[in-house]
Amino acid sequence: MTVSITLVQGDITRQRVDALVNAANSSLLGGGGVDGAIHRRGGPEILADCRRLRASLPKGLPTGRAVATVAGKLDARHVIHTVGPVWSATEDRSELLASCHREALRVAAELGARTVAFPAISTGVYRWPLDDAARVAVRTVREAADPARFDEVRFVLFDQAAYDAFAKALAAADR
Ligand code: AR6
Repeated sequence: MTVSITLVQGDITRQRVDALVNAANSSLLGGGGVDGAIHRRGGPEILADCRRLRASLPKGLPTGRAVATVAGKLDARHVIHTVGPVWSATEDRSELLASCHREALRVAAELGARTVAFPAISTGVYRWPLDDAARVAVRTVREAADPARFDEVRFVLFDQAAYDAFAKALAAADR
């Protein structure tokens, strides 16, 4: 048995789930893309919680790790912040991208979150090619998410190109 993986095209801040994952940066203090959208819609409570976490992470959150905060005004109980790797054409950083998914799921399971929404981590500002990011994300979630602990892992893809890349990766993984 593998976990139920669903795909939707849309805005991750509009999802109703137990936990949604933020493609953050090491500072945890906000940014553009998904990160900006989550803080805008979720309100200042999320940033306040991030600041509290930073007190015990003086150098910030390392790439590939994940931590949870409150979800403020979002329709979720938790935001799980993870830091994706910046794409490199000369160095294979896919283990770090896999680690983001694994660590976010580990934190979600600890919190008892049974429905989790992921964005396409690293595929925006961090420039990871969509097809490859989708392959790593889908494969890692299938391997790491215990179906007894999760009802649904949902990838929320902002545009058609991202949706198509994830649909292709999911179809390939199901074969
Ligand atoms: N809902 C779902 N997906 C979105 C949304 C949204 N509201 N907005 C953008 N995307 P990015 P990264 C897609 O740049 O590449 C931030 O400044 C977007 O089209 O958010 O991991 C952080 O603070 C793309 O496919 O994350 C970091 O500094 C995907 O989400 C840095 O960007 C990820 O794009 C992280 O870069």
